[in-house]
Amino acid sequence: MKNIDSFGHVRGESLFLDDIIPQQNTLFGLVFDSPKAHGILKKLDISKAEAIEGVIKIFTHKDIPGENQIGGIIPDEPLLAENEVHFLGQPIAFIVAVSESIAKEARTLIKIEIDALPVITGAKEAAAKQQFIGTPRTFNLGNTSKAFRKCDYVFEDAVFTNGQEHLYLETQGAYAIPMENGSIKITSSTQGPTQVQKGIARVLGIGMHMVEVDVIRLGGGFGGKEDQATPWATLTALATYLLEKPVKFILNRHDDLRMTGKRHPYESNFKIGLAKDLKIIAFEADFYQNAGAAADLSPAVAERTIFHATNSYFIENVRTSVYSCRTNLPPNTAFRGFGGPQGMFVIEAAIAKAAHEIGITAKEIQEINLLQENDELSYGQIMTQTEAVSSWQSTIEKFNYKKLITEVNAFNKRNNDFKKGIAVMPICFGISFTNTPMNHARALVHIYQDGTVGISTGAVEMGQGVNTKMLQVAVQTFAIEPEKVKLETTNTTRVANTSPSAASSTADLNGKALLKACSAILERLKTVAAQELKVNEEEISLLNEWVYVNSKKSSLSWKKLVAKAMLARIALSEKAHYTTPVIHFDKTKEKGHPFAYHVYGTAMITTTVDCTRGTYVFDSIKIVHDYGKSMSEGIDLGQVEGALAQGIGWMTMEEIAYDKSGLLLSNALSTYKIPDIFSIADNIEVIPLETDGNEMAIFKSKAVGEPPLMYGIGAYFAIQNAIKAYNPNYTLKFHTPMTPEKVLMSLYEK
Ligand code: LUZ
Ligand code: MOS
Repeated sequence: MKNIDSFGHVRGESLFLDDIIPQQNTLFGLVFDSPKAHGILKKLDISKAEAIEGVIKIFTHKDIPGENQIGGIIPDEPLLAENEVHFLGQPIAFIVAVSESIAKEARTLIKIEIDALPVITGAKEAAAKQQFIGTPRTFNLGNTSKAFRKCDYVFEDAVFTNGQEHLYLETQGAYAIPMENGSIKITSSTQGPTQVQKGIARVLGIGMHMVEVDVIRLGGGFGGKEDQATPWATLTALATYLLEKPVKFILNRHDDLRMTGKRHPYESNFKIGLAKDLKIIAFEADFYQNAGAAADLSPAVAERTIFHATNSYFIENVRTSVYSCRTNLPPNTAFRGFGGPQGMFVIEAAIAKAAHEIGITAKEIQEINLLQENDELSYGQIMTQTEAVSSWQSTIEKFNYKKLITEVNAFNKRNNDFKKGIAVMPICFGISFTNTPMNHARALVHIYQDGTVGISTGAVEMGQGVNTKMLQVAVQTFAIEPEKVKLETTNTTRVANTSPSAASSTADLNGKALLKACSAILERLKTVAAQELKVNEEEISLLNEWVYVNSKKSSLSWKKLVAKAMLARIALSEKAHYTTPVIHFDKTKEKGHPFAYHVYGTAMITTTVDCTRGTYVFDSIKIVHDYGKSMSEGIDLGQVEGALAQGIGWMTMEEIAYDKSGLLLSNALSTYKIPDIFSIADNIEVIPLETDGNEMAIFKSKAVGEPPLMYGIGAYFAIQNAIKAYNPNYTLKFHTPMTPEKVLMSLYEK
């Protein structure tokens, strides 16, 4: 079905945080942040700023009644800086005024003195100085050192993947209102309402029961609001709590870009060993993750990097290590793929390097190393319902790789001003939070006495269409019209202790909980119907808002049935809880079965490079994607296309740049280019892989949010292949993004 939000979105009627009409006397917040990336705070003078008319109060760490701490995994991040600053953009004070413009004026009047300390901006630079967050992690399978001795080919290289700005259309923000007895209600643009609730309780030194978090929907999250919505909501709540006034705080784009973390840049090294027959015998990689100035989610992101470091290939001997490195950048955070893309890029780089040195195409290596049924991954999970080979073969056959490569080669023979390149990119992405305890969800369902339905879950709608999928679960279970169902806001008083909407798992976890709740009510309704119609319960079924007995229409409509149940004093509400079965992981052994299932697919990307200008276009992008049995084809296709565009952006044009002092240079959309409608092929074609689906997915409809982002990795290698066709002296480089400037220099390097 159509996304239930599309009508409201197109007409501008959907409600976002900023659409909430502020109460009278609402105050406005603004952050004063560190102008230096590292140093000792010598002096902070807020007196002039606080003195101007309309400024109510400027909060510093001294005003915090509870803990000045927002670190989730590791408590290493103050909400407001105390004696030291660790990144440019770090919040130091929170200005609250009667208007945003007065707050802005006040910000210019704050005086600060910082004794500068050395600034680290690179991951390996941090590693050299032993600046690590947590302990390194290593996955081992087989014995790589032994295996390398048997290899006919061994290649090594270094890799850099740059960060990526989330660029959610809606910037970060929150709106807090004081309620009774010191409690507060806050609307937050967060993927993690419980994270926000917990963060506020901690900082204010009050119980979580005093904080109600409500989320209507987000204008995009992409991971940027999994953990990093919390500081802004907490500052807003702090002001509301202490001033007993409503406070609104929405970051402007510049502040958001400067103050928030991004996808982690990685510096990595690999070593790959192959036999004559092109079987990959051994693979080693060291990943240096640029975590920024605080842990945030970095250790979890790091973990996912090594979970995906062999992508969709089986390799007998693997050793991968990841180091989370502390630098003086804003703390980097979750971003669609969550470390997986950084891992997958490295194995694809290793294969590209091997292919180049051996003098063959990467495809020849890729296809004979694909995962097969019952293969073991480096972390111990045995692969079942493996679709690596099937999705690969479907792409190669259905989109006629043979014909395409022949055309590309013929074109390259005839032309020198333009060169074409082609790359095939398989993906294999694990579904579940890698942190097993996070894989649970709850749903609350009310059937109202007129037969309409209200649904609350822990799922946050952020454009991914999860509300539509939740609605479908209720509609299918009760056999009623979509118009009868309403998706309520995500609210911590209705559904508590939630995991964030993340890890591609939101529809699975919340959908399964919702299915349980709906099914429980359905059973009760069937009992009522059986009694009413004097038949056995097993004979009852529901169809098109009507009760059927042995497939024959009865006298009882859905509406009547609900009314009867109400009279019989049967509970028309239900709350259900779901935890993912089967999954487990032992960190002491680094082995287990962390993922409910994997999502597969294969993309084939063709590009044409303009060898005079270094620019490129994508002629065609052909994908066979493993949706399982898609419950919502339009939404899922939207996720594949959107993720693909975002992946291509990361690989080709989105260039985060900090200077050596830790200043963000790509601090606006004039200096940070993201894909637009012209950047991606008109010629995108996505077809579903024919499969049985997977029971662990809601209605066998597999998770779709993150996996397709990694198809974008193919864009890098397609362009590189075109460069190779033009310049025989080109040395392969693995340094993203592949901007036109880099292409041009590569085309003409000697
Ligand atoms: N968030 C998280 C995620 O906390 N754990 C994960 O494993 C994850 N994976 C993908 C995206 N967000
Ligand atoms: Mo995420 S990267 O918040 O699924």
